[in-house]
Amino acid sequence: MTDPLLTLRPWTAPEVTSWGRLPMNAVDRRTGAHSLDGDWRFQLLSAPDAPVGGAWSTAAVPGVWTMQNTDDPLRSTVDLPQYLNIRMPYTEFPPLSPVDDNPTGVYEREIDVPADWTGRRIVLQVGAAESVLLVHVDGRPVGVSKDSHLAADFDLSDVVRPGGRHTLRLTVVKWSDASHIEDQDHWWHGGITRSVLLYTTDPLHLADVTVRASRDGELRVDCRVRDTGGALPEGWYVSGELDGLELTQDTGFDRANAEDERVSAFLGEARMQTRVPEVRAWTAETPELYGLTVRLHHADGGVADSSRHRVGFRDVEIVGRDLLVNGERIYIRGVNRHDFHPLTGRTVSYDDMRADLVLLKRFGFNAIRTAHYPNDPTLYDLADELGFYVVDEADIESHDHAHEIADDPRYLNAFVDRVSRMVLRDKNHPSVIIWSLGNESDYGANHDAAAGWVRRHDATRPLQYEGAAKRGWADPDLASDIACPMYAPLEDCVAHALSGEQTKPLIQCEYSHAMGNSNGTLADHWAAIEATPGLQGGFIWEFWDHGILQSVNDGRPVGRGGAGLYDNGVTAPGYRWAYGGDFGEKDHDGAFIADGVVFPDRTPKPVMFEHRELAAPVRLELFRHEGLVVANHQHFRGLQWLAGEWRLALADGRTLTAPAELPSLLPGETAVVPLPLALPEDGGEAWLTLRVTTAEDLAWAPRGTEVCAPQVLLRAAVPAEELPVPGTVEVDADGLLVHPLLTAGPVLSLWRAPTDNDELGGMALRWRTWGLDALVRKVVSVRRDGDAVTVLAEYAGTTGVVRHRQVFTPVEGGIRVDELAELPEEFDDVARVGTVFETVAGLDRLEWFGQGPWESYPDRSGGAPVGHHTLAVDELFTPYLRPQESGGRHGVRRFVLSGPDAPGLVVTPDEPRQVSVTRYRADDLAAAAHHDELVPRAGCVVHVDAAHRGLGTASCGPDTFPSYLVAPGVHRWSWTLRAL
Ligand code: IPT
Repeated sequence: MTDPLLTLRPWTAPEVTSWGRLPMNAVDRRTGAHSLDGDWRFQLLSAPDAPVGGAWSTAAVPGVWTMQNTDDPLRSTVDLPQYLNIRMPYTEFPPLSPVDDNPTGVYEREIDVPADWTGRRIVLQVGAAESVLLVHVDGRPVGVSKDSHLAADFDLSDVVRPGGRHTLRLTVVKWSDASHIEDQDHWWHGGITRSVLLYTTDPLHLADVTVRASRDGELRVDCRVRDTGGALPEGWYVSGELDGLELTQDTGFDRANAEDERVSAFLGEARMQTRVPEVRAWTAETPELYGLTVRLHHADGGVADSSRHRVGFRDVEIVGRDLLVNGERIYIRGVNRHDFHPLTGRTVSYDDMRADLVLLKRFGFNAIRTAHYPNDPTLYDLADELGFYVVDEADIESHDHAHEIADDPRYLNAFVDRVSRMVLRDKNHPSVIIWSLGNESDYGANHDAAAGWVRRHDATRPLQYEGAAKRGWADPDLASDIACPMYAPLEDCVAHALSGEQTKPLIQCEYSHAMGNSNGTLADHWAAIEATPGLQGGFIWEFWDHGILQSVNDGRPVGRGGAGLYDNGVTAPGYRWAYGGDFGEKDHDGAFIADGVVFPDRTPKPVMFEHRELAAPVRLELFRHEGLVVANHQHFRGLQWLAGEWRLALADGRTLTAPAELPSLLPGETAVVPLPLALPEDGGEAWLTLRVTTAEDLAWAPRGTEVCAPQVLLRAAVPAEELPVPGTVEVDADGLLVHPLLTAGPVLSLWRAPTDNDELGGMALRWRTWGLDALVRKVVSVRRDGDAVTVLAEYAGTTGVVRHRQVFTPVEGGIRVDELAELPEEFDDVARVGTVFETVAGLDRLEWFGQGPWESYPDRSGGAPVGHHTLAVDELFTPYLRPQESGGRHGVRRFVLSGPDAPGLVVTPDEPRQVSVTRYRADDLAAAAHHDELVPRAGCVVHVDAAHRGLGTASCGPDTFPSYLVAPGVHRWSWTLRAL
């Protein structure tokens, strides 16, 4: 007999979104279910209609075959991950996909149905499969599902026998009409990505439960009830209990369709409501949850079905151009999050999801956009529990064919299906405050249809869609209640907010692209957001660097066994973080997949510390030099959960501390407190920091976890000139300083290993065109003037010459170097102007007075307090996946480079300067594609910059601001070098 599922070829028909699939609902059936996870028989076919042969291998469920090294005997090659952003991996037009080369995984296993399930409704749930799922039991077709990031439930009651053993086959087709609307910017995989399970219910069951809980304590629970047998039995009723408070069915509930008797016989609707006195409202700061149990009873009182929900009482509304939670205008400190893991690709465990959110909490994030599909259901449970605002996004991105699909009626059903299923699943989560129709799919009638469904079904939350907002930030007729652009220039956002035309809250759905060494101007964004009514924040792109752990030896993904092969962003020898192209993909988008605020092993990148400070719940300002203004910068809670300590860092090397008593402040309040420490008469420049930590163990942080460290300058540095003393300076025939601790330089440096922003923003190309990466140095003159030596040199690029002067003067204990560089007008945007030199081997420790301890750059230095810092040289370097400029420290006043067996050196710049100390020349970094190709040098490469270009975010979005560019013309700087 031919198989109708194969004959109908549902993978070619966008009109078919499912067949035999049960409606989505918010009753979570995972707890107590019978898990089918584990090793399944597996075959990889070359196409969905290729014959299933005899030889089976095994594959883990859940798991994508692209990450499991499954060498299927029927395929000559394995199917590996492929990274493409916008372009589809094949040329077929929607709704078509490749006919002969369409990897199809056949997963099979036996299921033993317990004998005591007799008379029960038996349901199969496949947590997620991409992109088309076909279900067979004992060879009989059971169902079809598309929508790769939501569960599909199938009623098996009629096809399995309690006490029997059956063969369950899940066929997963990789490419389909649906792939064209799942064209998100991440790796393409194939397989089953979330758990598979069986659950049973009484034939009389809860078909859905909708919970509405508002901040005044009003609770409403709407139940939909069905019976698989057909008509509902007489006398059923529902009951509920909220943390000991009994709810009962509201018998006066007037169903909308009550006059239609036929409907009421098959669909039961019931409502319970109550009011919770003195309710503890839910917010991301105060994630208060109540436990609700809903029960469905037979007439005799016996429980037919029940369902558990965690309820958060909160309101979301838009008033004017403000998004309000519980009446407060909140800030959205968001990040875009994919379901990603470096070993599994897509499958994320409870522990992994929790670790993601805990980390985000610790770094001040309060919001997540589930880019670009509904994330694993557990993520929303955790967001409710830990406290996050979620923009829940439907699984629709048709990037490559956006315009054709947005109005294609063949896809209409898919749009409405995907958006409605997300809403049906997630509507009870207090964390979900906004629905999103998807990402980058143009804007068409299919979106309006989906928006119409949402507005009818759930009027309690705003709706957003960037594709609609793009047509007009203020237009009320478009399917977006939020003006949610991506990568909009800050000045455009501010101008809109000041224009008088703004009608909707402006919250960027993506901004501050975190690719490589990036996120310049984040502090400027937040200064503008906090100063401009109408701007409420945004979502950084993105959480992860999606580097897949790869064995360099065989080029395969390592898979689940790879834990322990990486740490702190670095992989063990023989392994690397793979990005686009590393699996031999012909078409790929390279390192654009490595654009997160954390490394693939979840190590935070330096921008996280910047973000933490920008999100500081406590702010500090100097008050007339007599006291300090302490401000509670939160929306909903006091400071009781925080403890503090004062630290006074003095330029002379001392750090004084004192315990801090945080004032009792309501949200938004400030208090003036006296200066906690007497400022010593001597000691030079002085910085006072309030180190704020958690005062108690929290769900996301043990007591003592640092939350922020606001800082004020108490006394500025007094510039002191290093006076010449008699002595000698030696320079060689090339005019280079001869010094026992230096092996090269000091020479002029105008270049840095291009960051991803420099490359994709076009700066790196300009620098190469100007020849800045290979300047030719020529000595013009070496002149002695007393003990001082003046070296004039020219550095020739291809299009211009830079004149450079160094004056070496003996000073007490060392040498002062006064430098001047004159850049021609055409070099109007260089990476840096400064000095580079290399040291002898054996120096492995850097102590400095300046900003730190983490990496900072001129336009990303807000989160690095001034103080005395010490790190190993190797720890200074940030291992961005594609090697690039890294390891800089901003505002360095003095540094000591030393080692256990070598004499050290001390460098004191004339004013706070950008400094980097690494084991790599800029050329070394620029020549490597992966971190594992870098060979550290024995000595250190030291840069002291008079000026250093900001980082910006030009890999996707605005470049840095003009104030962070390096201007042409004359630059002057000095520094002294001393042996320790
Ligand atoms: C935009 C996408 O929404 C996101 O998925 C990702 O691609 C990001 O930006 C860049 O990494 S796409 C861009 C072309 C605007």
